[in-house]
Parts: sequence; C-alpha cells; structure tokens
Amino acid sequence: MKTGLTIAGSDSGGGAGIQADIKTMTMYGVFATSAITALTAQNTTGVFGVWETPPEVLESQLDCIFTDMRPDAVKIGMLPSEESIRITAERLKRYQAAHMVLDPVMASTSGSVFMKEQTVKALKEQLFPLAEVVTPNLSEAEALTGMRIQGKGDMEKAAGRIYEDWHCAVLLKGGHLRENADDLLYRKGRAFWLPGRRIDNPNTHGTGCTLSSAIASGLALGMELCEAVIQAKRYLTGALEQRLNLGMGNGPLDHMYSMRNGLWKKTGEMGCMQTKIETRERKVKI
Ligand code: PXL
Repeated sequence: MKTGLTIAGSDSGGGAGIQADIKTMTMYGVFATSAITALTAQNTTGVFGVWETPPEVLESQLDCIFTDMRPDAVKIGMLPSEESIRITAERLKRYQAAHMVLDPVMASTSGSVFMKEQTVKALKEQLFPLAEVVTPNLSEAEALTGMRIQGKGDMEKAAGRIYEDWHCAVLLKGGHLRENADDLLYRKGRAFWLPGRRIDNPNTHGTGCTLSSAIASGLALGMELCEAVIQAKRYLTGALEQRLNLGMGNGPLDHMYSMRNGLWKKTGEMGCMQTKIETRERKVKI
C-alpha cells in the first residue's frame, strides 16, 4: 500500500487540516500518517483557539514516521511559526522526502489569521524550494508576491513570479475570481488552465486542505503532477456536489461520497456489513 504524510494542524470540527487530509488520503486508498503542527478548537462557525505543538514534539513525530516508513508523498499545511517551518524543512531535507505538496495556509475561511507576515518569508525561503507544487489561493498569492491579482493575466504573472523565485510548480486556485473558477497550473515557464465548474454550495470549509492532500495522494499513487491535479479537482468537485450541510456555519465537505457511490454501492448498501458470519449450532450433551 502506498503511504502519505500530512504535516498540518488539527481541526476539532473535522472539516479541515489533519482530519480532512486523512479522510482524503483514505478515500484514495493511501495509508495516511500525520505530524500535527498545532491543535485548534473550532467548528463550522469559527476558530476559537490555536495551540502550537511544542517544537520537540513536532520533531519527534517526524523522526518516528521517517525512520520507520518512507512516505510516498507529503502534504504540508498549517505551519504556525518560524520554528515549525525550520524543523519541517530540516527534517524533510534530512530524510530526502519525496513529492511534497505545500498548501501555504495563512488564514481560515472564517478569517482567523494562522500565519504572521515574517513567517510567510520563512515559508517561502525554506519550504518552497523543496516543494513539487505549492497551492495558494488568490489572497495567499497576493501575500506571497505583493501583487494585486484581479484577472487571469495577473494570475499568470503571479504564478510565474513564484515559479521564477523558488522553482516549484504553482497551482493558483481561482475559486474566488469573479469571471469563473478556473485554476492555473504553472510549471517550467508554461501555464495550463484547468477549467473549473462553480458549484452552488456555501459549505466550503476545508477545500484547500482536501485539494492539496488529494494531489499528494495522486502523486503517492504514481500519477504525474498534471494528472494528479486534474484527478484532485474531480474528487473535490464530487465532494462539494453532495451538498452536505453540517453545523451552523461554513460546513465541511462530504469526503466519503466516493465510498458510498463507488464500491459499496456495487455490493449493496454498506457492503462490508453484508458479509455473512457463519454460525454453527451443535447439540451439547450434558
Ligand atoms: O483551510 C485552512 C486550514 C488549515 N488547517 C487547519 C484549519 C484550516 C481552516 O480552518 O483549521 C487546521
């Protein structure tokens, strides 16, 4: 079985961060391991607290994983401090980690800030050069480049600048663009536009985490980057289309739709529960 690692924060609400990553990798059939960078107390209405993992605990989690298994791909999400960035970069280099997908998480969808400005600089300098692909949304790309991004031309310029500076491919998510929801994959000086269908669903909590861990899962399974991105967009679109509506605020996606609509549907509802357990009766003489 292929293995994945997520280095990210925990979302007690289960929709984003580590929890979204593990669900996504599992749905891809990839065995998920995790190094937790922070604990958050949150639900669909907002983030109520963030507690950074002590540095020695983050180090120890990464050592335990890499000295035992070799993850086939790594997803990197919330890194709340320069110290957590330094440790992550050092360990990923030391263990020569493969296929790194970096989601530069700076804030939650509800607006809570997860990363200070000087931390963004450390993230770029230390982790972007290691990444196979970085996956900013429009506001993250603005913070990364200092540019104002208003249309497709600006998206190409911003992605190009990130690529020129750090030599990682860039998936710039256009989800919040007014014209359409097209994403841009920029690599080696070439721009690939990936058409996006806007789905009428206000519950979008954890979309960035889900997309990046789906890309990492595809890479773990041996897909080429462009194929992994296309497949990940399909998975995310399917999870949004279910229109799950949990909680009172910005709710999570339905990560498990592929399980219900796929294999389990073919074998009848809850396929595994239909497995007969043979019981034999025997007369016992007393
Ligand atoms: O979607 C960004 C994100 C990443 N990681 C954690 C989060 C969130 C958003 O809420 O909670 C742990």
